[in-house]
Amino acid sequence: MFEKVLIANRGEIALRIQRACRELGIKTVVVHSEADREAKYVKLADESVCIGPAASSQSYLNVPAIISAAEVTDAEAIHPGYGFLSENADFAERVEKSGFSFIGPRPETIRLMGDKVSAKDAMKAAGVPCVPGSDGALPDDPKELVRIAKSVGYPVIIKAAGGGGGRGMRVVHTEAALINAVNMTRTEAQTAFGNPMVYMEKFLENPRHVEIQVLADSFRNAVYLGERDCSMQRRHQKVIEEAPAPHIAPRHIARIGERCADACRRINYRGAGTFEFLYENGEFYFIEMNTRVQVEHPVTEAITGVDIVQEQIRIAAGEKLRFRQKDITFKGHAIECRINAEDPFTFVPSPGKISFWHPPGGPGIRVDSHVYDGYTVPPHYDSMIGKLIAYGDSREQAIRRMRIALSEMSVEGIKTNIALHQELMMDANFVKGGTSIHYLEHKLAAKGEVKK
Ligand code: MV4
Repeated sequence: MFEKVLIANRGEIALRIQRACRELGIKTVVVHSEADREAKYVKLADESVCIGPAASSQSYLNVPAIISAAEVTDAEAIHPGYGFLSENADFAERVEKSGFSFIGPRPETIRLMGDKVSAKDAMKAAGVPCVPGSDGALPDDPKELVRIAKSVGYPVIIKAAGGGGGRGMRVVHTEAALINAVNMTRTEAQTAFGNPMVYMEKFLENPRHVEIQVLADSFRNAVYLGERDCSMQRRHQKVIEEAPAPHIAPRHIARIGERCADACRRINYRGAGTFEFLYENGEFYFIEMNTRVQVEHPVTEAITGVDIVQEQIRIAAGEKLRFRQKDITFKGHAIECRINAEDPFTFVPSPGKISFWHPPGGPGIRVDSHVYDGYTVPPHYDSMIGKLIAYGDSREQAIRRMRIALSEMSVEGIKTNIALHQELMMDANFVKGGTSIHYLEHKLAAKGEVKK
């Protein structure tokens, strides 16, 4: 096992990774920006290194500074967390070329999945069901484009190969709009990602977002840890996640989960990963793969008892998976509410000093947060200040516990989205379960109209 790991991230996930390291007996180095110097999780680490000013581009994205920090502290491995450099293949490569272990997949795998066309090709070849669409990247010839769109069937969606997570997409409803949409998406993709390659899919009008968590070691062993439903989102920002996904038969999950684990073995995947699917009319359609630990990993930890971050570290240290698929069991239900420093209804960020912080507790409650009384939420980063996870024997119990936890929680000095979560936990459609990716935006729009 490693003796010392460098954590190349901030906030709640930096603390989460630190806890995993402690439990494994590993010393921690946390890198931080000038804005995060006083944070308690920085002081809790065995060592800390300031890597630059507040702006992420000069600190958490500053590759030479992070590598130097690993060198001067004699760390053996680097955990990138989520966001920032976590899915940057060039960073992973630099880490390994500098003699450190990257706690994540091989750089080639990150690159393969970063290009959404090659990711889809690889998954199709591995037997993972994908959204019907173009066979790879789109050609330039307008006649060909018209033919492809006709065979896919309108509406179609044009996506940038270099995009993902909702960036660089355009829906097309008619042949008349097709060529212009492809050209515009191409131009934007070139500007945003330096890659003009685009592809086409059938546009699914009302799907759910259901993802499969996997773990794979360096010896072609792979397991799936069930699914998460992340449909409750606004502008591609997830708001609530849960496991299992309501109203999907365990047999159906087992079938798609086995496909994902099998795909991992075929591509020799290493580490934790997430297969993102759209789920509509009882079918799963692969869209993208994430090669990092995800914000919502705790709901999977709650229903499986597997510590995903510890397993990431073990895998990177060259250990074999300590369990097989038959050892993985799913028990109960978990829901996560992302707590953000923002106005609960306008979503405008609300950084500043937290004058009072009272986190909830009790049976089945987990709070993953780096904040405390007197902590100042810096304005430079994501507005998430923590995650509230409620576990229960049933979905109903998890919801009841979440309602109680939200009512116990109090945060003063800044605005938070706790009131939005309270409203959603009482929402009849959420309580039924199985709402689509459009549900929250439609609900908020309807509320806005009533107010006017
Ligand atoms: C789609 C889709 C409908 N049909 N692809 C958005 C994020 C990116 N990961 C893929 N996205 C979508 N791809 C087809 N063929 C609808 C979305 C989508 C979405 C997906 C997941 C979660 C939230 C979403 C919000 C809007 C659109």
